Amino acid sequence: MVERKRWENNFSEWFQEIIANAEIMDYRYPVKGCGVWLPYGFKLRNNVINLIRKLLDEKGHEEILFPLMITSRMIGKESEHIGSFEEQIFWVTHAGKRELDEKLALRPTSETAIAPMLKLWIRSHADLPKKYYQIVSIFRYETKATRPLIRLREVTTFKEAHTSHESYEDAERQVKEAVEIYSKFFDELCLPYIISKRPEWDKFAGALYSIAYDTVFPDGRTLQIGTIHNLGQNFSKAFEITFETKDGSRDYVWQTCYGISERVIAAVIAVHGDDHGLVLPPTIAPIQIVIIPIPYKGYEEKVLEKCKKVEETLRKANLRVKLDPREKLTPGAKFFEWELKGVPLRIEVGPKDYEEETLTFVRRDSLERVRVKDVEVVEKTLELLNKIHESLRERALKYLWSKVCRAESIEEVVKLTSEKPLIVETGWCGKSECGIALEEKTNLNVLGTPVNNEKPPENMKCLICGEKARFLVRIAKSY
Ligand code: 5CA
Ligand code: ZN
Repeated sequence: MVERKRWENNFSEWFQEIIANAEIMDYRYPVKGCGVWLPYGFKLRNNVINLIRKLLDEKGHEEILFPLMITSRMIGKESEHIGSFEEQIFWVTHAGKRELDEKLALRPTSETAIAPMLKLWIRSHADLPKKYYQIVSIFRYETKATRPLIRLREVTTFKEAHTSHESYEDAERQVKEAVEIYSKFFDELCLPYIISKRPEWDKFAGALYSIAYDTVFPDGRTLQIGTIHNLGQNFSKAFEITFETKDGSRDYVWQTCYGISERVIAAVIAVHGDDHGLVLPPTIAPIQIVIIPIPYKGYEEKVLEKCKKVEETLRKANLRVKLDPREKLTPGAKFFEWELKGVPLRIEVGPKDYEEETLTFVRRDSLERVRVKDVEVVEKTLELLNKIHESLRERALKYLWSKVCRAESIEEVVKLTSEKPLIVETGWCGKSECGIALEEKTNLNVLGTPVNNEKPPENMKCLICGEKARFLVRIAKSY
């Protein structure tokens, strides 16, 4: 196994360094909270986008593209929503020297951009459900510390889905479908998660309730990597999005929305990495296999020819393969570079491999070496990529659950989280005032209650008021 000392003990530094050195994002761009996707990062981003796109398309979502700007009238219509975003909106106020008659907002998200168009598009129950999504940049003037991929002011990879339905029940069904889609998506990325219903004071502005996916980072802090909101009829009432029901009357549509961002990529990097750098799941790795010739006097050409053949065979099997023939670099320097970039599998071809009709495989996750017969190359590659996928998932799941514990008093919570934060499950009566007091006394954040409604043990009490706990509540230090 590869060491994870720096990864675990100096995570913040490790993260900044890895995304720069592995050429994911250059965060030195002179506008705060904005970073540049580098070619390798861009390919990784494309693979992640293609994965979520496929999952949404399979379930009947349609991709659309809305303009970036929203009029101030539109964005102000739902008062709870605008209230919460007010301090975060970037405004366009001028065109050259002229002041605009109506200032324009750069979207912080798109409910209020989409709503007036839905009003035009939706006529009757026959038009429902409508399931749209777009993948765009959004802008939020974040005041908490900005971080590459994690907390940006321009979020360039915002996938937002917006759905409309004829009943509360159908919107609820959609929430369940969204949970299914996101769970599958995170499983494909080998990302472990816990799903919580956010408390009232932390739900999305304008929603009936919000469900969130959180994962845990090596520093013990949690990151929200996706959210699903049931919007009820709040936006449809504010924007008068109505439809003719089956019995000929009119009603407001019921809506949901759900979103993810490049935080997902931050999580892939953070969760799977080690002291050598990135470890990418084969599902999204820009390069799944790198082939490196090991030069030896008299064998240079034979070895290179063989490498080319292996490359061709794997490419024909639809694998993302790259041959690295650079003569100016030693094999060692190449190993270092491709390990840093997280390529799941390396194939080395040396003189012995040439003579014995074999290949030497090295797994990125464990650095284990396996010798494989030439004729079995495709079969073994697929088998090893699968094994890497499975062990990444398993290791990450174990890690997450090693960070979850239970406590029955404030002192116990404080003690458990004094060195490094953990996700603590404890008892809660359900009152917001107790939840907020819990956050203050523990210096942690309430993630919410388990979405499967798991109940606290019979004798558990609310840590603040001492009443019988009606809910199990999760608290953690979140980003
Ligand atoms: N309209 C809804 C659903 S699309 C919405 O905006 N929800 S959200 O505010 O919760 O954002 C969706 C997801 O985007 C969050 O769960 C989080 O993972 C990600 N996200 C939010 N703000 C940022 C940010 N500043 N930088 C990176 N990712 C972010
Ligand atoms: Zn209480």
